[in-house]
Amino acid sequence: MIDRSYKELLKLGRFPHTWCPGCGIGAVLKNVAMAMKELGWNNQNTSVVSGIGCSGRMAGYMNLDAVHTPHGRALTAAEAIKTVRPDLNVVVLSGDGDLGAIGGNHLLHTSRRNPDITVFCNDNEIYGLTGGQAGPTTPKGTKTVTSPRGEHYQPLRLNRILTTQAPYFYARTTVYHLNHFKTCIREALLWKGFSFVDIISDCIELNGRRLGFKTAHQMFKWFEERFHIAEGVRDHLKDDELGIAKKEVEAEVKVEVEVEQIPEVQIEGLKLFALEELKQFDGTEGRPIYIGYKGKVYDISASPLFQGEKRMRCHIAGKDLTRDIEIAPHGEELLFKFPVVGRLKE
Ligand SMILES: Cc1ncc(C[n+]2csc(CCOP(=O)(O)OP(=O)(O)O)c2C)c(N)n1
Ligand code: SF4
Repeated sequence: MIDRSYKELLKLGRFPHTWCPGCGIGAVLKNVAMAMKELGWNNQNTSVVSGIGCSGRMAGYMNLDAVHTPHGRALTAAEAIKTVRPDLNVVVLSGDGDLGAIGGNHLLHTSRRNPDITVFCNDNEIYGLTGGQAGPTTPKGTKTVTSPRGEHYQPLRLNRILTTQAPYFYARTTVYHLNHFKTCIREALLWKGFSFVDIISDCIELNGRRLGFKTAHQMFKWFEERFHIAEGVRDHLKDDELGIAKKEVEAEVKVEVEVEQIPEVQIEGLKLFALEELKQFDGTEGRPIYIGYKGKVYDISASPLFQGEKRMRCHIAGKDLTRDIEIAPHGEELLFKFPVVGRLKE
């Protein structure tokens, strides 16, 4: 008998939902709810977040604490929830346009910070809600409202972006490859860290029909032609592969930084300079350039910065620069290369 208890996680009172018949979003919502139910995720321990779009309505149909964020901001809200309530399971349900276009910057940086949240992206390769415009994942050549002669640009390959730097979990599946789809959902929910499931889905009304498909099922068959399941554990997926690419944290490469030793200089017995006296060593008329630093007087005449014409205009010559050098990055390290020629009077 089919276990229908997942329906407890849906707001059935709000049904019928707004999605078109045959739209893949329903399959995403149902299978995510089923996996959550199996794992014991409920309204005591789980929050869901969506952005804007047809896909962005998913969180609102879940019987869980749900946040409907401004367009592109689902990940920022999800990360904030996880930060203040690390005990909660946090799941994002949204679309490829919301996550990859206006929310693309957040996708880059949230994945980089690796919070323990799971993202389900209903990737119908189009902007559905607004009428079928080309989005960032629309394949090159696709005819859409905004590209009647065929989309001109290469699509954004989310797999390539999200698997460049470990740790990562990126799965690609489709709403048609049901068993594979369920495995990806479950593994992503169980992954500790940022996980992203790219679910190739259909927008039959505003994309499929323009492409010549009469039914959603015809579109599903097209997914079967375009993609095949890659077996085994993978680091990366090719653009036509369905599977899970995952990698734990890489061992950190330790970079040995050689620290230059600062030589100990004995200053007892060196000439004592009063500030007035120091002023005379300003580089003009063949005189050397001296500066004071923490009680010592350095001869910086050999500095390439103050040769030729510049020597005459050396604005730091003959001064006690202790305060300036303390706030300047690297100032101290540069100074130790020059000879100490005296002591500064207190
Ligand atoms: C700031 C802002 N810009 C643009 C829009 C218009 N808009 C609403 S949904 C959407 C695209 C959503 O695409 P996707 O995430 O792929 O969702 P789908 O409708 O295809 O499921 C756009 C551009 C908006 N609501 N807010
Ligand atoms: S417009 Fe497209 S994406 Fe939106 S509900 Fe209809 S079929 Fe689904």
